[in-house]
Amino acid sequence: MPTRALRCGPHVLDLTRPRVMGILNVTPDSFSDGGRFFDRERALDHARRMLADGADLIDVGGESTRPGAAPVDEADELARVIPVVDALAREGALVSIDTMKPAVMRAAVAAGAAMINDVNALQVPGAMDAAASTAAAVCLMHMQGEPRTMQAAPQYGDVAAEVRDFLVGRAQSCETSGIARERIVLDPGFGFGKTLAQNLLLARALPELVATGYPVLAGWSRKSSLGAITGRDVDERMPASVAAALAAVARGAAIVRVHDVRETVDALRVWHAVEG
Ligand code: 7PJ
Repeated sequence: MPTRALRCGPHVLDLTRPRVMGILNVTPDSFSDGGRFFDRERALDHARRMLADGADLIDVGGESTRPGAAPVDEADELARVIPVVDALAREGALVSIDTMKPAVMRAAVAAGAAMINDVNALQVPGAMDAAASTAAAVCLMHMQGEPRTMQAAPQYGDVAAEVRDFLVGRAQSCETSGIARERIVLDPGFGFGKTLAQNLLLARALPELVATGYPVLAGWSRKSSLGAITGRDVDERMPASVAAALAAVARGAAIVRVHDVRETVDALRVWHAVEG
């Protein structure tokens, strides 16, 4: 039986209906926002818009992890994200911090973040301890390789089984380190060291990940695999992204991480109305 609620610091996120995480890139080189929201006030305005449109969480990221992106210095990342996390948390938003760095995790939670979203599944030395020292939820994502090179030649035997086994192993390490099961979310990591065919196999096998009992987050929004299917550039992938989110929810995803909050929320409302 999948977990129906997620403990996120002082909050409890009810997962009896699908939740929407709005993406807030606070980077000058991010994958699809092109730095348009680098300016702090504009970032906050964008977050407020997503909340008004029905986002349940805002995922604040200061380091682009798109294929080929360069790493960001810790001080720069802190300077980008902490004021934004602080302002949104003060306004009552449920804030997630998208980072691989232990120092950023600690500072963001101190500033009010309720979830740590780590595309590296807390594998950087110190990251597990940093997360365990907080009461925040943790999202553990699977990635093969590292962002700079991961799309070169991803290889798997059975992609769904390997991703699931990796994530369950990381979740067990978390629990051993004192991160309660009720705080853990798993994410197959669409596009992180996966070909189009591998992404599709993972999507079809999502129920197997859901069957582990941990809530599952799916982040497929605007990714290149959707471009490969539709032939659309990144700015024209909204309908594809909404369809991908619905496909994930249909297979049991509890949270979808999206750029197009308003459209996704509408689609999920219709979905929910039909499904009952
Ligand atoms: C994901 C993420 C994802 C989680 C990014 C992009 C690239 N975090 N951060 N899952 N993707 N948990 O948004 O295209 O799929 S950055």
